[in-house]
Amino acid sequence: MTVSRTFSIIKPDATRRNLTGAIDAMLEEAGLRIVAQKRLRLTRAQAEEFYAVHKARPFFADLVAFMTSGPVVVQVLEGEDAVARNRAVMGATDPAKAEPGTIRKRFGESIEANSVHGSDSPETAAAEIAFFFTPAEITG
Ligand code: FUP
Repeated sequence: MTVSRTFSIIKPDATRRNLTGAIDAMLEEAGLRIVAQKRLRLTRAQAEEFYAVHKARPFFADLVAFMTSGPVVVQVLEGEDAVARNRAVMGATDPAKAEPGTIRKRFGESIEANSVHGSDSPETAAAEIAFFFTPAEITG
């Protein structure tokens, strides 16, 4: 059994609807442990840097505006095969295409306001965790 970590964001559409507990319950039921967590409002600079890989995409400006439109909860999740496990419970990027029982199917409003972010690889997870947390802030 290999325990690993991934990075998660509960997005502004979900904090606005008071869904942080419901979403975290689904993550925990999926076998993930929240080993670091904080609620904050992303600055424009932070959102632009976090989503820099999407800079050239047509949706970039809207995505940055959305991600800075309200509070988010950033968190580190730990579990067996954490990246894949989190992606599975999140569901597809577009909530309309997400599988039943997933977070995005249940709560997502649109492809942009899709309630959660999750790292897409272990390498990305390490970089995204370091973007928001120091090692001392993470404890299993
Ligand atoms: P995901 O890894 O499932 O979050 O999806 P992507 O990395 O492809 O996209 C990152 C974020 O960009 C999505 F969560 C929402 C936003 N996005 C849009 O707003 N419009 C699109 O057409 C695609 C993505």
